[in-house]
Amino acid sequence: TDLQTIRVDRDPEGHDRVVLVTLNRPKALNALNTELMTELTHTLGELDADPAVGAIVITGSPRAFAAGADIKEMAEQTFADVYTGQWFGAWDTLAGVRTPLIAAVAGYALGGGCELAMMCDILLAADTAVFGQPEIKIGVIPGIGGSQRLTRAIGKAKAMDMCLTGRNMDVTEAERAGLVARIIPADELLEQALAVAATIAGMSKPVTMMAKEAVNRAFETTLAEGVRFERRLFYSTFAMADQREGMKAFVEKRPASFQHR
Ligand code: CO8
Repeated sequence: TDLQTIRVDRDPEGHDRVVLVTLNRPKALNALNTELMTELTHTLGELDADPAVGAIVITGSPRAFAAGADIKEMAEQTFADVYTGQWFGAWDTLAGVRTPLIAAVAGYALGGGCELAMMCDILLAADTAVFGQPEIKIGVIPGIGGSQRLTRAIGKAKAMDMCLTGRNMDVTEAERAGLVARIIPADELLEQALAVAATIAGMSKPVTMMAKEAVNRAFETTLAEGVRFERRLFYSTFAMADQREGMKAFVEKRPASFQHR
């Protein structure tokens, strides 16, 4: 298919089972208009269904991961438009992706850009990254989960500060607060993000999916139920050849070679 607003590279730089998705509306700092949201969610849905894909990296440009939902597109919409049109409904597809997603963020990750990064499983950030939920400054509030995911990621104190004042956080504060997994020098961001993806893509695919599912469960349930859920998944890994191979390889002091299925 002919994509206008994103680029999709399979096996980038020779990394087997990895896909790199690059947001590509540079003139609008990758603002997330309907076309981009549709292309991105549709593409991720397809990649998620592909057993040859072990991990996906989502990145932007050095200047902006994404500067939010497209304000020019939203400006003239009415309540009835956004309500009946179910704006941002397409993002539910993204929340349902079971393949590990890595955000490689450089520059601005504001509004919907910050929300997109937070919907990924591992958030890697260049030392140039800036995060914020500035919606309040344009008379709205976060609309793609920002008030919920930011609060879970960094706690009420900083989430309220950011959502009510619209101020940005630099990458140091974001890492300290728990929003960012690793800070990486900007010129190494992509290389390191692809390496992280390749590491994950080398694991057993169903087991990486289970690990993701188990961690995400922590946000949806009680500790006792979450531990029970984890244990069921742990037992079920013993139903697959990859558990035999992984443990056998350890005993034989060699790298494991997983079947991925
Ligand atoms: N939407 C549309 N266009 C944008 C956006 C955006 N979010 N961000 C930047 N652009 C465009 C600019 O308009 C400009 O275009 P042009 O050259 O045609 O004027 C171009 O990108 C470059 O931007 P700047 O000239 O502003 O670049 P600066 O380096 O001066 O500033 C900033 C960069 C600080 C990132 C600045 O562009 C900015 O503040 N952008 C907006 C950030 C923002 O408020 N994001 C939140 C948007 S709202 C949202 O994401 C969720 C909304 C939920 C609402 C629910 C309603 C249904």
